[in-house]
Amino acid sequence: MQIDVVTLFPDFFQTPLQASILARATRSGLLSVNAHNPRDFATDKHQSVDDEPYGGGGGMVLKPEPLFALWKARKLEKAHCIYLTADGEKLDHRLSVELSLQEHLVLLCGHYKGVDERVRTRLIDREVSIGDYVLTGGEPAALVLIDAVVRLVPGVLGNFSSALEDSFQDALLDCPWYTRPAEFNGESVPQVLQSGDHQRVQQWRRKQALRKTYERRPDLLDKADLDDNEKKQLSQWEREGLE
Ligand code: 6GU
Repeated sequence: MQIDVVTLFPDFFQTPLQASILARATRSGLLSVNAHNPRDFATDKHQSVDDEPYGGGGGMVLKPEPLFALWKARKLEKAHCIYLTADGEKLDHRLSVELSLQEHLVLLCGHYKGVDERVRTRLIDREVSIGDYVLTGGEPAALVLIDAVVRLVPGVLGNFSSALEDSFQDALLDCPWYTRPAEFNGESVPQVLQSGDHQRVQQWRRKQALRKTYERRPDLLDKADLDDNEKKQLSQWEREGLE
């Protein structure tokens, strides 16, 4: 996957991308992240990148011309472009899975009051937020998105902790709590995990995920896609408490 980050602060991305799994993904050729500074494409003598918004409205926005020049020079036109902004669509596991299927992402980090309307219509495919709070800029949000999305790219995680199994459960429950195998928690390993029976292991993990979601985030169960057995299990827990 190729990710081009457009940011006034390219240094922000240096260290995090050189650590751990993202670094390994880059070394093995599964990931390529490059940061680009619109200021390098400013044409006036002050290299200005902010502007009065087209059509008024107060505040300053990212100037369109340097962005258009950057897109052309770095050939970003065909990529799926995400503008990171607090009022965007909320990033969750489902959206992370969807974005992990893209070959080429552009992450435009917002500052000031946003972007010019011409940038919005000509360059941006979707607007994404990482949660209901306000950051000073889109950079931390871009890092979070990169991490959540890249770990879902096949081959990025080792087979010890497979994204397929995590995302299988997360996607079905639409929930962020995936079940850590017991061996990670210092607990004794249940018989079922040693059985080698893949289907039984999956069922066991799914039940653990259901239980954890019920305990910690029952709100997520309202919209979860549960089968009859799982619904029965839930009403049993509701009647009798957790075993
Ligand atoms: Cl993407 N940007 C900013 N500035 N604040 C945020 C955010 C993004 N997501 C949550 N808060």
